Amino acid sequence: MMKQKLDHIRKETLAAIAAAKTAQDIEKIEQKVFGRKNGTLTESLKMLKDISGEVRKEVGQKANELKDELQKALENARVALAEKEEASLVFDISEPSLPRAASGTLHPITLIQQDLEDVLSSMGFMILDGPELESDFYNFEALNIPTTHPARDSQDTFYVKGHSTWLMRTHTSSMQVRALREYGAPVMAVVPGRCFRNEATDARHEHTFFQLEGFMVGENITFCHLKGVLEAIAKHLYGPDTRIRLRPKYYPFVEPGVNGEVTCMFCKGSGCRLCKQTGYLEIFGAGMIHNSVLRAGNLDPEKVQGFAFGLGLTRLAMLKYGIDDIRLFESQDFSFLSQFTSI
Ligand code: FA5
Repeated sequence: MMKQKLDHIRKETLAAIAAAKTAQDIEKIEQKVFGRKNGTLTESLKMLKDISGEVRKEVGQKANELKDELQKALENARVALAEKEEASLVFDISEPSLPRAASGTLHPITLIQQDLEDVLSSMGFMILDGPELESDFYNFEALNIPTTHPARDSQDTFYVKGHSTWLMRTHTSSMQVRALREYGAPVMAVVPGRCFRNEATDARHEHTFFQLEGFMVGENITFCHLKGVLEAIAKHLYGPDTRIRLRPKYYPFVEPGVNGEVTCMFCKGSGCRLCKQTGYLEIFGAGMIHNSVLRAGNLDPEKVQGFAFGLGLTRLAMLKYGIDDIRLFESQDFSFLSQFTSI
């Protein structure tokens, strides 16, 4: 009776192992035969104690042999299935690849910004980030532009409702006094970033645009240093033959102040429609930092001097890529944006 039962377990289990397709199937069979509570062979082994004498010895030996045989068969099946699974994972190099997902591109402003950050940091300027929501103090007051100053007219901006002292910065110059207070002198820094003005927009003016500010303060810093840095930037951007022209311009936070132009990259200075026959294109404002700005930055103008310049990054991108309408930059127009890959 017991022998027949063992034979039945053997046949049934070996057939199930042969039919198993996955490691989970093997585990189920193992559980069914060897499970501690209701395993078929476990139960049979428990029943041995009720058999007596010689028969018990004989059946016991047979049961133990069956146990070894089935455990071995389960283990072999487990190994064979794992090998089969591994073989199915082999990478087929002849298989055609999936189509590549379209990758994004960098915004033209980002490209210009990264390029200038590279060249300026190689000259020793550190790159600073500043708040776009700025205080009236850092954007105007500390830059020698008090509340009633007419220069505020040309830089009207967006104010936080109910807080006339908080505004969206109109230029990256707002970081000059912040940086002087934080780092003292000597200091060399550039600040790229978004600026805002309450402007009627047209092909050359946006309410949101980008500038890059640069400044250097220390002992014996002169206008010659400013000219050298600006010339290096212009030649880097538009080629070694590029010349710069500096002409007086009033900015309340520099003295003297200049309007910076480069030889037109399209006509090389001979005069064309883009440069309105002047041969030059305006790309920055600059000058020697005003004494009252140095004082606002907790520095003594008797001991240190410095220069500052502000580039219109958006304007630079327009010139570099021949973009004739500034409104495209903020348009999120995919056919415009997807034209830019790398500088
Ligand atoms: C300034 O903003 C000064 N902070 C620059 C400066 C820095 C002078 C340090 C001296 C020392 P201005 O308002 O001229 O200057 O603007 C500088 C550049 O920002 C312009 O040449 C132009 O390229 C860009 N810009 C100004 N307003 C707009 C606008 N609405 N849309 C696009 N670009 C603008």
